[in-house]
Amino acid sequence: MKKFIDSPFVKEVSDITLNMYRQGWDERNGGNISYLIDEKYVREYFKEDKVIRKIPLGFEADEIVRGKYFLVTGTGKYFKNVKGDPETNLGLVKICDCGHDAKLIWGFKDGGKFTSEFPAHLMSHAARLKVDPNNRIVMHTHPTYTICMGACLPTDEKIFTRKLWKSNTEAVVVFPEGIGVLPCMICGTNEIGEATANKMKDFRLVSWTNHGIYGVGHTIDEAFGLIETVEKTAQIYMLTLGHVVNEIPDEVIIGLAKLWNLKMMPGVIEEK
Ligand code: 2HA
Ligand code: ZN
Repeated sequence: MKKFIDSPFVKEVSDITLNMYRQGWDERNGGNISYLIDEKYVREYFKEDKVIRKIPLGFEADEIVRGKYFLVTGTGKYFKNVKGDPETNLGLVKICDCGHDAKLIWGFKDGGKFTSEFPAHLMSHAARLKVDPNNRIVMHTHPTYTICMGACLPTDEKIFTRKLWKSNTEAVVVFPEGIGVLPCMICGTNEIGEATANKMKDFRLVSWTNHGIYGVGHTIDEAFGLIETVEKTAQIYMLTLGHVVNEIPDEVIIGLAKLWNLKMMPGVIEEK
């Protein structure tokens, strides 16, 4: 039997967490990732589920994620340390059929457990799976310029989206549906999880004002690509704030959407 620690799933999460740390986004224990792994892949490493221990979820998981496997970063763990010791910093859990517990199958070797943001992750997975059955990744991180930008704008997703689209021609192409925005809330709670998942019905990106961002995707590349495009754009926005001479004209944004056949978030750019 192949060893899970040698799997492409562990390698991908180890590589991306180190990459994100080096972007300066994941100070200390900042950030968390969860990766839905289909059972057929899990079976390549575990003939059957051998449960190491049960961990209560603290909320009732949606039916759509029950019985599913997630590779997830640990609470209090540092992104920079995952690659050196994945078996301590990551865990593979299976959500119980009852929806109240997670069964630990692999990892969290020091007795640890999943991220404090697991409610937001599982609720976001459930929301995305309902609109996109191929979604596999939920990624949360603290990108500096995105947080700056959120602090400088009203908590309004149309305004946030417009400022991003007007600053970088890539922005409308990469996230034509816009970005969801939550006000500053207490993180680590079921409430912020529910609010995030509610936004995930319409968006693949959700900004947590004064905290960070959530991105989702079919792959790590897709979720990361969404977040890095927002962050790059937010950097452009913040570095040019108060000095802008050439803002992207509305016609160019509309032209890009037409060129790429994209459905833009309504109410952001006025179609003439
Ligand atoms: O896991 O990022 O939101 C640490 C955090 C909390
Ligand atoms: Zn965070």
